[in-house]
Amino acid sequence: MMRMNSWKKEGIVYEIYVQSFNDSNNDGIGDIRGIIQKLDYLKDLGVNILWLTPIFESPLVDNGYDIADYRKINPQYGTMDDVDEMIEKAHEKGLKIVMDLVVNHTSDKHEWFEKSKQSRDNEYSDYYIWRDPKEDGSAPTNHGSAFGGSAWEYCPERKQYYLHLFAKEQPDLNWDNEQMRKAIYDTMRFWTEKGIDGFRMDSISFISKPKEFSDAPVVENKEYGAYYYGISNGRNIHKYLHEMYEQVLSKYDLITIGETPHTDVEEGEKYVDPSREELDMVFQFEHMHVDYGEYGRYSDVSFKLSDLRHDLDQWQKGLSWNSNYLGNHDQPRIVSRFGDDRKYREKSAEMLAMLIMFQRGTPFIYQGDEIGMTNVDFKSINEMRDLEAYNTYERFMKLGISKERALTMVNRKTRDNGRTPMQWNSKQNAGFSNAESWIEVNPNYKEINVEKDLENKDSIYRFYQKAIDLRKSNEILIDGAYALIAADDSDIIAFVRESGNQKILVICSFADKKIKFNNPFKGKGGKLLLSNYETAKPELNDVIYLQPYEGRAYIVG
Ligand code: ISL
Ligand code: CA
Repeated sequence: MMRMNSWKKEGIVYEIYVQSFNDSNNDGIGDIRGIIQKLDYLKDLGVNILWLTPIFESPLVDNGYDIADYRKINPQYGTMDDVDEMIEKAHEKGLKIVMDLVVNHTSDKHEWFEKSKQSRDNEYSDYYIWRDPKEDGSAPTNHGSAFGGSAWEYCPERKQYYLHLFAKEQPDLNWDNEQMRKAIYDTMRFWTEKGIDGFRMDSISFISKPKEFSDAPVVENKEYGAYYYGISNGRNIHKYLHEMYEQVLSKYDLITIGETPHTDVEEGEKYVDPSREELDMVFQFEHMHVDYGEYGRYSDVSFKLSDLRHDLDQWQKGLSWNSNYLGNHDQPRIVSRFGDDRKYREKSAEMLAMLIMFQRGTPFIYQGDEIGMTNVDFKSINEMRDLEAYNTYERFMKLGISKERALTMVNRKTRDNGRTPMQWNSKQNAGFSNAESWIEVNPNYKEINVEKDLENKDSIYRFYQKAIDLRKSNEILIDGAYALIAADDSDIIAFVRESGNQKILVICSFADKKIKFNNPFKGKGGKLLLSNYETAKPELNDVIYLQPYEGRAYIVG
């Protein structure tokens, strides 16, 4: 039975989107030395685990999630020596390093694929998923890819189609091939031997495929050309992850986080149940779907608080251990999506910090959220960089949607919202780089930047520091049980953390006005632990009045 070490339970993860974090050599692209320069900044914030998005050799069709060589560093980010130095310096400061493991697919420029496509009978032929065309020459099934279009691409050399759940330049690996699996495990050992402390496993719920592919049911859904849902959590998923645990993970002291799209709570628990010896935690997606609509993700829809609360609660209750995140490099900015990025930007960003930090599980902070960075108002599709944005816009054009409306919808959800450069100061390019950055800096950088937040003791950054500090030092918050309260309230998410006979009450208001809340622990009294308003009284009364977007935590009794 695997046991979660205390460093994992006390871990606070900070996600670094490398190309947008800090540019040390002024070519407009963030890099490894840029991270080294900011290690003290991260340590001061209080986080203790850094997750880096992929920095490996890649043609960058999908910003590095298309890897051409797992053991080489893309020169635009630096060298292997830089990486070694980063690991060493991070460790000196007590910071752990987690790498992105992208093994559902490789780049089509990976040596394995280049060999695989040459013939049906070489050593690598079976490393990917190849199928014959239908009799009329068309694709084997109607499955669609996540970025649009068919999930099958024809390869003239083999006269066969290969499967790609993402872009056609990202062919899916065949996990049923034992030799391929061994090669992946070797790669993992290579990185753990270098001293990294864990893996964030990209799209891991997709690695095991059905034995026979058959057409997916055609459902009324404008999000995709057809369905690819059927392909998650295939028949051998848990077998392979347990094998990975036995062969690699169990031999080192690692933290593992699996990204699991299209996975429900019951299935999710299989990944993280310690007795099954698979992973430490997963990124679930249910709460990322609260504002999906007619056009799927890219719909002009706002979330309902009751949905968000319900989804979070299901996972809090259902999983042995959670990952608590509201945003990442694939999502819009959390303050724009779940808070109010205008009038109450600071207050709502702080309240969301409390929600992330005080639920049960490992908190994940996405770079820039600690200063309340916001979505971008892209003026045209050409200002965006993400292939998913382009493909979606194109699909909307085909559906006859007006340019204006299509832009509004893509704007609202594009992954580029979270990918603009980190705003360090009010100087040129927000202090990210002296050169023009690969994607434009959010024009609000003079208002929203790290330097400003560091100077102000009431800033979002300072609030994150306090919340992180509490989360790391308080046993109830680290390991206490969780229970939702006030499940029907129209404006708040509130819950209790409990350990022994000690309780912490957490209340997060999503209202843009003052509201009243009845303390469920009437008469018991209590003491304020944290609030994002100075007006919060130190004692716990029977009736609580919350300011707009106020977050509060009390020790009860
Ligand atoms: O389509 C989705 C669910 O509706 C997405 O959640 C998708 O499956 C998920 O975002 C996978 O993301 C990861 O793999 C992608 C990469 O582009 C993302 O950046 C990465 O986080 C392909 O490697
Ligand atoms: Ca650079």
